[in-house]
Amino acid sequence: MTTKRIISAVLGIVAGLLVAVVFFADFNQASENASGDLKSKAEKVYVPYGELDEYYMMSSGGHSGQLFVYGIPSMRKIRTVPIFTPDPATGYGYSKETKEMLGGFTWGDFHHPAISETAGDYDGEFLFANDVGNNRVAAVDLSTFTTVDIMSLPNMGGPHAGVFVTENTEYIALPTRFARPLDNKYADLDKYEEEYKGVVSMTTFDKETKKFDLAYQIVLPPWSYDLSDAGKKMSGDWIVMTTYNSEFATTNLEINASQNDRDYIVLVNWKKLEEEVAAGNYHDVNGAKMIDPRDHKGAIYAVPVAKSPHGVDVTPDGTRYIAAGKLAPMMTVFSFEKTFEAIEKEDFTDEKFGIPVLSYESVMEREVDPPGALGPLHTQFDDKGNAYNTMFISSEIVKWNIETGEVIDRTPSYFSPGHAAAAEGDTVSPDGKWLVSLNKISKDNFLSVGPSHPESMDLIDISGEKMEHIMAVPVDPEPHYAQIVHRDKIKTVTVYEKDENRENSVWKQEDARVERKGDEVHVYGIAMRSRFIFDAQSDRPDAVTVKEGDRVFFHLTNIDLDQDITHGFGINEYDLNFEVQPGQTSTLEFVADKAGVYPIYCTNFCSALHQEMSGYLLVEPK
Ligand code: K7E
Ligand code: CUA
Repeated sequence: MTTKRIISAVLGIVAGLLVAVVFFADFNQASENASGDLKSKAEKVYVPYGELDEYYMMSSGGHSGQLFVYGIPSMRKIRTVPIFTPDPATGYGYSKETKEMLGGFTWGDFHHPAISETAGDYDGEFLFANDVGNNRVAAVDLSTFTTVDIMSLPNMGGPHAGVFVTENTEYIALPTRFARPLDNKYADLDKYEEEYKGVVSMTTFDKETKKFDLAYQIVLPPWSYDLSDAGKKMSGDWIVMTTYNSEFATTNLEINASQNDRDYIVLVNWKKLEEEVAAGNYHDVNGAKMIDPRDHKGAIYAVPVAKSPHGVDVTPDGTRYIAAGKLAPMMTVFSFEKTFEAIEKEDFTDEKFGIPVLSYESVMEREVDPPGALGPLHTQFDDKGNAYNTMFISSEIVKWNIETGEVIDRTPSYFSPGHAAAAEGDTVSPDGKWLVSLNKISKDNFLSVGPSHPESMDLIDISGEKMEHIMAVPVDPEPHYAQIVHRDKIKTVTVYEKDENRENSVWKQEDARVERKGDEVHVYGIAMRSRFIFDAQSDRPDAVTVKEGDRVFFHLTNIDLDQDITHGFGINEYDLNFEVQPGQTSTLEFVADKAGVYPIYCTNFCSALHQEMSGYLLVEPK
C-alpha cells in the first residue's frame, strides 16, 4: 500500500468515525427524548399490582358474537362474555337454559353495545347487544356479566343500526340494515320499491324479570338504516337514524347506492308513537304491532344529509345531532331547535312514503370539513364541548369544537378507525379522559400471524388540549362500537345467592339424588371442592347409570359459596361441557345415545384436588 493510500484510508476512517459520532450523538439525543416520552406514556397506563383500572370498556366482539371486557387505561382484556355464540370455556350454549336462549343459532354479529341508562347516564345495570347476523337482541346482566335474555325480532333484515337506548331505557331500539318484504313473504327484487321495507324495532326490557318484549315496530321505506342514536334532554322524546341507499339499488350497491348527493336522516318521536300504540292504532304484522308513517302524522320526519352517512350522534346536551358520511368528507351539525321550528312551521320540501322531508338549509347549523380528512364515520364527546370523529380513510381522529366548528387537533390512528369510544363519551356527562380508536386493520403493528392480521385498538389520552397517542393492542375479530363506563357504576355480585326454593337446586349433600320418570333420568347433583355428588344413597355417589336411549338431565348446583370457585362438568366423548358458578344451579340435557362408560370430570381448575373431581356416566346397552 502506498503512503498516499494509507493516508486516504486513515482519513476515510476518521471521517467515518466523525460521522458515526455525530450520528450517535443525534441518535442518543432522540432516544433520550423518546424514552422520556415513552416513560411518561407507560406510567399513564401502568396499573400496579393490587390496584385496579378506573374504567371498564365493553367492546362488541363483531362476528364472534361475544362481548369483550377491557380495563382502561391498562387495555388489559379481562373477560369474554358469550352472547350469541356457544362458548365451550363457560359451557354457554351447552347447558339447557343457555342452549334454549340461543335458539339453535351458532353465531351472531354483534356491533353496538348499549349500557342501560338513567337520566341519560349509564346506570351500569345491563348491557344490550344487537345481532346483525340473525336478527336478535340480547341483554347481559352486569352484576354477573352473563347473558340473561335473547329475543328474536320478526320482519327485520339485520338490525345493524342498534342498539341504542332512550334516556331512561324506556326503549332499546334496533333499526334494520337490509330491506326485506314484511312477514317473511317472497317478493321479487324487481318489486323492491313497493314490497321491501325498512323496519325499526322498539323493544322494552323488564329489569325484574330480565325479559325483553317487542313493544312496536315502525315500517319505513327500503332505505338502509345505519347507526342511530336517541335524543337527550330537550330531544329526549326522539330517535335519529341515518340512512343510505335512497337510490333503492338492489345490486352492486358500492356504485349504485352512491349516486344521490343526499340521503336522509329519519327522526322519530317515540313518545307520540307510544301513545298511538296504546290507542290501538297499529296493524299486526307477523306478531308485531306495526306503525306505518302514512297513517300517523306528526311523529316521523326526514332530513336530507350528505350522501351515504354511516352514523349520527346526539351531543351530550341534546341540542344537536351530528352526522358523518363515508363519501362526503365532512361532519354535518343539525340543530334540534331548528328542526322543531321547521316541523312547527311545516317547512317541508318533499314527502317520501308519507314522511315529510324538512329543508336542509333550515335545520343544518354547520358543515365541518377539515382539509384532507377523509371518511368520517362516528362521533364521540368530551366534557369541554368537543367532538371527536374517526376518519376511516385518512386514519386519524379529529377533535373539533361543537359550538364553533373549529378544528382543534388531529392525531393518527393505526389504522382505519371505525368507531371510537371515549370515557362515558356518549352520555349526558362525558368524562373527557380516554378515547379508544377501534381500528379495522393493524397491518404491521404486531408480530405477524400470516396473511390475516388481528384488528387493533389505539388508546389516546384526551385529557389535554392536544390528544396523545399512548399505545395499540390487538383484538380479534373486528371491534365495532364500545362503551367505556366508570368502575363505580358496575356492581358485581361475588356469588349467586343461595336460594333453597330455586327449581332443581340441591344444597345438602344428603339430598343429592337420581329420579327416573319413564325414559327420563333426572340427576339432582352437587358440585363442591373437590367432588361431585349425584346420588347420596349410592355407595358410589359420583357415578350415574342410565340406559341407552334415556334422556338425561344433570341438574347441578355449585354449593361452594366462595368467590371465584367455579366448577366445570365435562363428559368424555359426549361433546358436552358446562359450568356452574358459585351458588349457581344449571342443567345439562342430552340423550344417552352411545352405550359404554364415559368419564365425567370438572373442567375448571378449582382446588388442589381438582384433578380428583371426577365420576362416571355408565350407559347400559339396550
Ligand atoms: Cu362497524 Cu357501527 Cu356496525 Cu361503523 S359499524 S365502523
Ligand atoms: Cu371443580 Cu375443578
